[in-house]
Amino acid sequence: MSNLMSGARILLECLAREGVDVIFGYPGGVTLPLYDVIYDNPIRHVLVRHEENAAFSAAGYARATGKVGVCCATSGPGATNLTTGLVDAMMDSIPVVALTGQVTSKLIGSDAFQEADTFGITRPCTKHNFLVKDIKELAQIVHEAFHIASTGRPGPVLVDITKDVLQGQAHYTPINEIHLPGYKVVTDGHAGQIRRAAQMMWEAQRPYVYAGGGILAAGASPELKELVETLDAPAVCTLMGLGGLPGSHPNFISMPGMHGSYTANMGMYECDLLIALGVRFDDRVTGRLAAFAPHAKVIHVDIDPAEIGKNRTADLPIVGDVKKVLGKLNRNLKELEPEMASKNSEGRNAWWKQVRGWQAEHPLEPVFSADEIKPQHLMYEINKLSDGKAIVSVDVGQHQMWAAQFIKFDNPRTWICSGGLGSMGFGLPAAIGAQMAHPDQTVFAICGDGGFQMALPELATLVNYQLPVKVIIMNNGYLGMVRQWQELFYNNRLSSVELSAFPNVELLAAAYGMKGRIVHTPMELASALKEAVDEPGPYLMDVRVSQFENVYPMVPAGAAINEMVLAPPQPVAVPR
Ligand SMILES: Cc1ncc(C[n+]2csc(CCOP(=O)(O)OP(=O)(O)O)c2C)c(N)n1
Repeated sequence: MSNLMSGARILLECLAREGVDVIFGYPGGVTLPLYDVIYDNPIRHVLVRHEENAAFSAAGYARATGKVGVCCATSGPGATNLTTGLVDAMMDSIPVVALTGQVTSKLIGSDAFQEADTFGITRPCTKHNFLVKDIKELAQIVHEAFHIASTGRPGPVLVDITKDVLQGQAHYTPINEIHLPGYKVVTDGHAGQIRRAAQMMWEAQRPYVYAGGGILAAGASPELKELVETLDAPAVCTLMGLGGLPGSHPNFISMPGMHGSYTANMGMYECDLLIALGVRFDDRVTGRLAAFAPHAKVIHVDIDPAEIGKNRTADLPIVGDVKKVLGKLNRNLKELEPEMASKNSEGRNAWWKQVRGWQAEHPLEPVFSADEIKPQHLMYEINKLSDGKAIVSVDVGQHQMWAAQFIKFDNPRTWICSGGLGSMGFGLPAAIGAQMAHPDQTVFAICGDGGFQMALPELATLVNYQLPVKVIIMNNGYLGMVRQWQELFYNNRLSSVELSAFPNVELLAAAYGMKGRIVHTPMELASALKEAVDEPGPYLMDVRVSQFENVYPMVPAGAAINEMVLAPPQPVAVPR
């Protein structure tokens, strides 16, 4: 059965078939035919205030659900504004389909009004991209775009559609087949390698699980938990992997890396078997690569063969879907358990003793003060309110690291964070996407005073759609993370990092038509946050924290991760 439809209507039919329920976007001349059809289509369109934020919101939706997030922009400046969000999704392997309008086919290359080479510009920013100039190809391409975005290692796919395609008429036939001969995803994992991995795990004296964002992408949290429990191994989750293993699980150590805990980093350094699951050995985790996990054999499981051996050679590589691989691995571990488990129990007990010793020696504990709000205190209170369940979206900077250190995530997809690209201005629009996906869940957007100002117009979106996001600004009056580096590595020459002229948040909130409050003292912090959470609508809170607090532990750039600086240098008494 087929019937005659406009390209714009075919596009929306295709989106509905892919299960799309919301599009984050911003209209323009070339996409007018699409917006005309959106007008009375059941798919919701959320009008954000900047295209970059449309991409972040779509990614926030995808990160919170695992479904493909969809964003839309017009040709030229609309499309180029999307690019940061596309790179962000690419770096964090987030499934996003971006739809952009393009000038009419016959005008391409003529410097037409609002023409940009979106296809060329986004080629390195996307997992794949398409330019649709023939309406007959539209349905096939949209189906393939969703397939590519959501399978294998997920990522952003862009579909650039000319205005004549959107306006044209064609018979629409729903598409079910995929014709991508060059795109093959290996999901199963090699049975022999998996069996060998199980053996190596039982043979290890000091096994250590290093779990990343791939666990979340694959929905492999239950399998990860089973592995960690069967093996009774200590486990760390990377910044992207937080929530992959419940934050309250006794085997969960915390996050490793530049601002990871002492225990997490020492464990990496001392382990004899590193079980790397859906990770990419990011430089912020490994520190100086040559000194990373120097005593360990590495088992590396990843869906993307290009990741294996990229930064660290794997002694046992397994290419496959980490959920499937862990499922088989767990069965193998159980089979070998009666024969193998007791063999190295002494070594493993000693390993746990060492790990618990590190935890007792240098626990990751928040800092409190009676006089001023410590940033860690803010995260501690948010953690108490959240109880492992709220969705927390963050911006980039010191607050992001303190949030990662002190807020526990018991469920996957509740920690929404721009890990790879580190895009300031991400927190608020990503929270919008997450809140759209989970209207009944508490969603915090924790922002720096710098990052918040990059996304501030999205307060209008919150009010527009009455999204009850709790925007908490950790206001230290500085571009805090940059100030920290200038203080530590540039002789405290604080160059262009002080943020003066910050808006009065109570007036700002009122101007947008939402509630807002400034919090100055530690005494009022807990009740103010509770008030924000209890408020049925959106809430904007400016928390004035101590200005010169720095994030510790810290692995200085270029150092090995066991060379952490644990605390600020103590003032040295001047001899008289
Ligand atoms: C778009 C963008 N521009 C610049 C940076 C570099 N950068 C990283 S952290 C940071 C400071 C962030 O300051 P703020 O938002 O106030 O957060 P804080 O560190 O104080 O928590 C900057 C400028 C970035 N990550 N993203």
